[in-house]
Amino acid sequence: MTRGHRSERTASYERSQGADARVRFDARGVLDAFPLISAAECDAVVRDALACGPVLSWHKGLHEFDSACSRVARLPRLVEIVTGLLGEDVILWAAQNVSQQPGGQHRWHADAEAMAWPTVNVWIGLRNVGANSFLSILEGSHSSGVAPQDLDPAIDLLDDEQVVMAALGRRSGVERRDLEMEVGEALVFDGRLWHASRTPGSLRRSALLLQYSPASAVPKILAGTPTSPTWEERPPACLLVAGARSRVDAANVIIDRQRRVPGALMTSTRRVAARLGSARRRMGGA
Ligand SMILES: O=C(O)CCC(=O)C(=O)O
Repeated sequence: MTRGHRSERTASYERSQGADARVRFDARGVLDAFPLISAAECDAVVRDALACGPVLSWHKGLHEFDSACSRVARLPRLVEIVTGLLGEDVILWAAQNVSQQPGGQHRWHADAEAMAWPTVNVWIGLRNVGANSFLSILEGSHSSGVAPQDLDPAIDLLDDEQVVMAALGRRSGVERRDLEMEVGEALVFDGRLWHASRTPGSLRRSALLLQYSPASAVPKILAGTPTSPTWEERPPACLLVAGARSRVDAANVIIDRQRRVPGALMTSTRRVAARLGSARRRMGGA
């Protein structure tokens, strides 16, 4: 991806979308990356994600918290984009801080969940993205009808050329792109799109992955993929980010009250304790 000034990249994103964003998304499986949040907002997301980490109900359950992560997921600009792609009633069923070690590689795959129900992913670079760590995608591969992990096991899913050849055998015109994004930029893509990541640099990378679906879909928690996906019995709690509660599938659990970020709880507990302490002192107590 050509790197450029932030405002140029915003303008290029806006030019490339316009009224036909949905048509282009259906054809390519991805929108151009665009600047969404500031570096300070990225830091707040990392801070809250780390605080919630030890008490997550599952590894993609960050949206259960009233945190910087879910505030980003609800940004009007993002909600406008996802409703444009998924319809007016949209739920967020997964939010995750994806951290990659230096030298790490995430093999080519399509999300098992997105192969089972419509899912739009939003991937936001939080720390040490760009040449240090980047996503690779195969534009157009979302409509190939198969996920790379379900191909002939002889295909090496860490080998770009083998994977591109396999994709081209199923759908003409797929094109590989390595996306060296900047901190705070967002990439919106269909979860069926074949994608991979690489962290060739020496710094640990963080990204926020948000997964949205139409409220009529019934998301599940992936238990594993021994041969084909298996799902947990418990449903993921979902945030209704747009539309009407009455149109949410009855099987979905909608979050009415988000959990507090653990650090925020301590802070407010300390605040209450301090207030009680000063009240006691005013009344002549200890
Ligand atoms: O951020 C990454 O390294 C890849 C994330 C990803 O593709 C996934 O979690 O499905």
